Amino acid sequence: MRTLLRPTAFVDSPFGHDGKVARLAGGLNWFSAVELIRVEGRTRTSAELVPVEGVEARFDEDMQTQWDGLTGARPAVQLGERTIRLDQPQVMGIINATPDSFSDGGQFADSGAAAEAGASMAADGAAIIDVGGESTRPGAKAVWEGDEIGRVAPVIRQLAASGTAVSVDTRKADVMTAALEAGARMINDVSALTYDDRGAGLIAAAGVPVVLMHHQGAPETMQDDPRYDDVLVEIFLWLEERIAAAEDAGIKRDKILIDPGFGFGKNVAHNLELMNGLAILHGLGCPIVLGASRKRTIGALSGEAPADQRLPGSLAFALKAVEQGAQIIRVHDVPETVQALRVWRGLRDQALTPRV
Ligand code: 7PJ
Repeated sequence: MRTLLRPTAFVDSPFGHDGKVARLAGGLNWFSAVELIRVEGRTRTSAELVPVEGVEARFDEDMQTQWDGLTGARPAVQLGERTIRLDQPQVMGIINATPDSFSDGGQFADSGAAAEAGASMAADGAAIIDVGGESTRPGAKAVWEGDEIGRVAPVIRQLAASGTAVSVDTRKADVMTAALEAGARMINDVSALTYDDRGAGLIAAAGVPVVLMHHQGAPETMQDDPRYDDVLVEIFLWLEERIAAAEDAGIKRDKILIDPGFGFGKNVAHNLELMNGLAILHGLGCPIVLGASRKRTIGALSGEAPADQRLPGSLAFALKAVEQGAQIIRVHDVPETVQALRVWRGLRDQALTPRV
């Protein structure tokens, strides 16, 4: 039996509260209550909502570790020369160098056009450009390494040469190696290093940050009938295991970012529960990356809007994610998301400025 801590009852500011409030992961959000979720194995047995005030008296060592993760500041992450601060939300722009990506498939004529699009995302305020060459959309087939390298390496080389911080979205060790050689400085692995067992060692040796993303099942079949006893609990425990495995392979904990994998083996109800409870994952002590941009749940909630008409829903999910303290938001529509987050940031700064 153990107890997981989910921060909730977010408040505008720490000022003027009777009871104690706590700052979420050194960011812009403050919370006043914690849901104590008791877990046997992978199942929730009970839950209790308690105020932050006095909660520490109930901690065992495991809960104290989670609390330190929930309330501790996240150090900046380093992508080569670039320092990316995590005390405020950041945007990761998506460049799909794939012929079949569902939302912007085949939009680039060549690697030069893809690199140019990435450079303009960076100019528009994206801190990181995530370049992928294998579609992992539901039902997609795996791509041969050589083809994937041929798609991503030229784009990464051009972007990195212009000084942009680049991550590569891949599950394959050979693609990771080629991407790092081309100038990528972060690995984004939707399999969380479960697909190719050579990935962890090379990431450890390269000393670059890695995003470990939760998923259930393989892309070919993951949306057939995803099932969870408890979405939040299962994702928390799964990511905890993947962090431990990455550390065992020599990856430093401060190089690990986590992502709950919105839409990866999750139905609409799962995705909504995940977004509402996302802040539980801060207890793992790693920065959170979240990607809901143009995903199918938005269509499901909006009369089946097609992928190119899901910007408003994507912004709604981006704002929900930053309210829950997610540090990096992975999106297709960079200028629009940057504007929404700047307005959100202005509101937070105003609320956090003490009145004299
Ligand atoms: C994600 C991703 C995500 C991370 C894709 C798509 C499907 N990497 N790669 N998180 N999704 N870290 O962009 O719609 O959610 S591919």
